[in-house]
Parts: sequence; structure tokens; C-alpha cells
Amino acid sequence: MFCYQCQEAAKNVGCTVRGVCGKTSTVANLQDLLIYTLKGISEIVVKGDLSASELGDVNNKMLNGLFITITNANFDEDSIVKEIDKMIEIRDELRKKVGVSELHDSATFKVNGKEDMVKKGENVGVLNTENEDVRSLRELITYGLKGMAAYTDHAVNLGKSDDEICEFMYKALQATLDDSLSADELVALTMETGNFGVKAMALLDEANTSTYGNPEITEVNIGTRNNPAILVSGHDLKDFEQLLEQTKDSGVDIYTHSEMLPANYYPAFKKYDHFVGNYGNSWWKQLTEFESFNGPILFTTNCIVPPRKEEIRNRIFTTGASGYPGCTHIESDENGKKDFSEIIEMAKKLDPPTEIETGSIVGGFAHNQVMELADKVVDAVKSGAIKRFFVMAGCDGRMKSRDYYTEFADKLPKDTVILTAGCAKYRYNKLPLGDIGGIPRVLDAGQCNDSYSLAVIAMKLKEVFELEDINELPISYNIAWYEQKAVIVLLALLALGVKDIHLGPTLPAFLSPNVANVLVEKFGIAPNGEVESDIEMFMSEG
Ligand code: SF4
Ligand code: SF3
Repeated sequence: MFCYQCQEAAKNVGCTVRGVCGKTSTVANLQDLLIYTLKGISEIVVKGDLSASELGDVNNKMLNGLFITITNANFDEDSIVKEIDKMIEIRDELRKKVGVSELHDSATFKVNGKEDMVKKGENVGVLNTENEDVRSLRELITYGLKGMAAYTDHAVNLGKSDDEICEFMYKALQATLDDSLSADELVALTMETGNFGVKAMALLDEANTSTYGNPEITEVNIGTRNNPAILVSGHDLKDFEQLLEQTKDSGVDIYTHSEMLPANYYPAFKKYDHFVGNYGNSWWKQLTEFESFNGPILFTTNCIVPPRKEEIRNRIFTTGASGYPGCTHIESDENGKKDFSEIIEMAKKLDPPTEIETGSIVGGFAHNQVMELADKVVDAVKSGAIKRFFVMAGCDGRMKSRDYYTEFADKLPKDTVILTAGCAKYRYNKLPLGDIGGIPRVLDAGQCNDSYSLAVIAMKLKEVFELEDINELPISYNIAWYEQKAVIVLLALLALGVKDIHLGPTLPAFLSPNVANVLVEKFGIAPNGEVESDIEMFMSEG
């Protein structure tokens, strides 16, 4: 195996024996083959001149296939094998339909069973591209597409789709097979990926807000009640809604964990009295927090930490793109309905959660809510009460070096405001950072996809202040990344013209020195440094 798609890649080079995330080499090779098969489908779609609008459910399967390979989403060999079989079947039908010859191996290869798949996967992975710059750009695009697939998949679950996005995804996946493309052409495709990333996030924003209302300022309870309960993690709001409906009047409470916290901000979920609040912190703390939670846990997406203890594994359920061997996976029926009764029955037999903290945290500052406060915000900027905003969106992770973000938030001057989204917020969302004239100093827009909200806010502020360029705003970007959704968020911000983004805690291992240089020279991307000197540097900007 060779994998370097996330921030925790071994030695910041790549995982070769087993993933730091816990992914086995078998799973890694199978995931590589799944991606390769999706590229093969894309080859047929592009060369056969098929359009996404005539492909129907193939689009959704392609999205789900990419999603499965995101870091910490799916560790289950058997489900990936099934997925490869399914995608090969689709690929072969499409190939017959278009009748094009001279196709890439990915569009024609045959495998016979799991062992054969693993072997094939070994030979079609990342290192198969020899030139390190081409490899770097191909992977940057592929990881961006994985993030884009995740966001589009959530939108599809809520009945919103956009064929143009899928059309682009086939084109971009196919392009990663094309040896005739120059590095410059691949750089251009990377930027186009960012443009479509903006579209995918806008689509999901529209899907979420048109279904569940606009997130609003909310005090989220972080304590517990004395009823048996289910903890929900991941990002899928449709799954969350279905579980809330099915647990109504059952005597079972519902709590969110990690990236599901922003579900608390949506008006549609507030009507459920048994939705108690958020339990615990970011994804990487889940093993201890699941232990004290006592009840079952539902993963709707990443991030799963391999549960070592059988007792915890028995309480974990997965659905959608997520999966873990030995954990029950809940499938949906053809109408997208999921039956969560097994989880609910298990919850009834288990103890209520053990309280690990009390009080509340405040969030819900997506674009609509912030714009309702626009007058206040603009006045605070004009009067100098707010000197600078810091976008600190992105992911959290296990590494000790991420203490940087807690210290950074803590040491920022009191006349600054942090705009956040994604699980990166858990590094500082419980610090007593106070407010500026009633505006909290940490404004949480929501999940990682709600980074889109932060871009909308920046664009609206640009209009209000009548500026030419988004970079003239008193906003600095100090973003934390971990998995591939952060890659599409980054590319989307670049596509929107945002410059001088600081990225940490390390730059991606998949950026070759030359590709990293392009990002530095064209966009001013820089790694984060030391807390105090970084704050000084940011505060002297503009
Ligand atoms: Fe390593 Fe990250 Fe890949 Fe897991 S996802 S194998 S930790 S690079
Ligand atoms: Fe977090 Fe996994 Fe990325 Fe959605 S839950 S931001 S890391």
C-alpha cells in the first residue's frame, strides 16, 4: 500500500505498511482499485460522449464510491469488495453500450475475487504515476473530487442534485489517466475542481437550508439527562432526521458527536424534545467518549477511529458510505428510508450516558444568521471594536502539534473574531473567549461544508464595504486540514480568489516541492509557524 491523502500520513511522506488511521494494507489496496474502477467508468463516459443527465443512478453510485475512500469513512474489506464488483458491472454495461475501442486499462481490466482485487489494487495506486509533479497534481485533483463527492452525496440524500457537477467529476477523473496532459493543464484542472467545489458546497447549503431551515444562534447543551440514548456522528442530516423521527416517544434521547454538533442549529430539529444536545468533542476523542456514553453510536460518515474493544464495537452502527468490520451496517431501501429499530432497541437496554461536562456552547452563525447581524458587525468593524476576523475552519486531528490552534485562539487580541466551521473548532470552542458588544468571539457556521457560509459572509462584507477584492477585507485565513473534504474547501477558497491562506499543522505530503511552489507563488499559501509570530504577522496585514 501507499497512501498519503491525509494530514497524518506517516512521517508526512505516506503510510506504507498500515495507515496511521488504522487502515490495513488490504483495505488501502481495495480502495485504490475502487478509485481506479471509477476512473475507468469516467474514461467510458468521456470517450463514449455520455452525459451525466442520462446516467441517472450511476452518478449517485460514483459519488458514493468516492466517498467510501475518504479517510476514516470505511474500513470494511467486504463492503469495498462488493462496491468494486458493483462498479465493474456498471462499467462493463456502459462499455458495451458505447462500443468505443482503445480504452484505458481501468475501463477494461478483469478481476476474479477479493485476492485478485487486492493484487490489482497494489499495481494501480498512487505510485503508479512516476513523475512526482504529475502524481501530485493528479492526487490533489482526486482528493478534491472525493471531498466534492461527499458534499454532493449529502445533497442528493436530500433530493438535490446537479448533473453539471457529476459531469465535471467524470471529466476530471478521466483526466487523471491522461498522460498527454501537461502540468499546466493539470494546474488549470485543479482550479476548475475548486470552482465545482464551490458549486457542490452551494448545492449542499441549499439542500440543508431548504429542508431544515437556516441555522440560527443556538445555545447547545453539553450536559446529559437520565434517559438511555443514542449518539450520532458524521455529517448526514437526512440520517439524523430519520433517527429523530423514529425515536420520538420511545424514551430514548439523541445526542450529537463531533461533526454532527451543527444539527443543533437547525430550526427543524429543535422541535424534538428528546434531542438533548452535544456529547463530547472532536472525532479523535471518540474511544474514551464512547465508553462513557454507554449507549449505541450511529456513524453517518467519517471519522471512525478503529474501536479496539469489542464492547464498544458492538455498540457501533454505520450507514451510508461508512463501514467497519464487525459493526452492523444499516442499508436504506430504494426510497432512501432507513430502519434504525435495532439501534433503538439496543439503546433501551443500556445505561444513560455518564455526564462528562456541563453547561453549553453557542453556535449557528451560518451566512443567513450572520447577515441578520450585519449592521452590528459592520458597526463594530467601523468603530474599530473588531480589528480583524480569523477564518480558522477545517478539521481537527490527533497530533500534539494541533495544540497550536488552541494557543492561537487563546492568544489572539481581544478585538478579533474567529470564524469557524468543521471539527477544527473543538480546539477552542470551549475556551472562555468572551464577546465583542454581544458578538461572540467564536462564530461557528457549522460543519466543514459550511465553510461555504464563511465565503458567502466574506463576499457580502466585500459588498458592504464596497471593496474591489475579497483580500482587502480584514480577514486572515489560518486553516487546519486533515482529510479530503478540507482539500475541496481549500481549492474552493482558492477558486474564489482568497489569497495568503495559512495551512497546518503541516502542508500536505501529496504536494511535491514544485506543486507546493505553484501554490505559494500564485496564491501565497504558507504553512503555519509559531503562535506569537504568526499572530503578529497576521495583525500587521492590511
Ligand atoms: Fe495514512 Fe492518512 Fe492514508 Fe490513513 S488516510 S493510510 S493515515 S495517509
Ligand atoms: Fe472533521 Fe473528520 Fe474533517 Fe468534517 S469529522 S471536518 S476531520
